[in-house]
Amino acid sequence: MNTQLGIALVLGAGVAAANGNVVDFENAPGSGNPQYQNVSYLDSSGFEFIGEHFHTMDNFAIANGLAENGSRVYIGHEGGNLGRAITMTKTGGGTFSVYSLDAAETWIGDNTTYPNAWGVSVTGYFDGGGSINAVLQLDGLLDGAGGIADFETFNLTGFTNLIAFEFNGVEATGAPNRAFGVDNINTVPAPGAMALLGLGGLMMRRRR
Ligand SMILES: [Ca+2]
Ligand SMILES: [Ca+2]
Ligand SMILES: [Ca+2]
Repeated sequence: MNTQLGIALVLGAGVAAANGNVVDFENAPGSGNPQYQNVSYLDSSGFEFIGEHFHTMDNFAIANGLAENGSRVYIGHEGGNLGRAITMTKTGGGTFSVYSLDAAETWIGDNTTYPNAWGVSVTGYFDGGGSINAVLQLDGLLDGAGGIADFETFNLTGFTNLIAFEFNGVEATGAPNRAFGVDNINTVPAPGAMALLGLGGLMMRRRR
């Protein structure tokens, strides 16, 4: 193992431990952007991902380069006639919530065959039936490693008690299967929200 990779792995493990159950894909098997076609990708965090065509992306030196966020791996697809929606479920079943995620376009520069997403459409399917949808508009900015932040963090509200969470790159018109990447899917409330909940509990106790 080279030193750089060793440091990256240690850093990755530290981030995962600090953030609780954040799906960061850092332990994704394989390399060279392995693709999954109707085959589940099982994440070590206890979630699995399935779709007709997507990748865990870890080689960003393709075409003019791909979006990067300083981590080793994220999930997404190249869009065009290949990319399809990705569905996340809890391995072995069960409910979960999604509080935030990071999302980006894929390609640096124009790619007419596989156009970048205008946004990322996310849909949560509730345990009791029904669903919730949001379209996260991307900033259209990316320059690869360093420089500007290619990925943006989007907070989600109401994506709780889900049995499935689906996401896909879209055009402004809503047309699906545009190139995008997603990382750091946060399935636990942010520390701020937890602190507020804790404070609420403390105040309720004091009132009694
Ligand atoms: Ca990652
Ligand atoms: Ca950048
Ligand atoms: Ca961006």
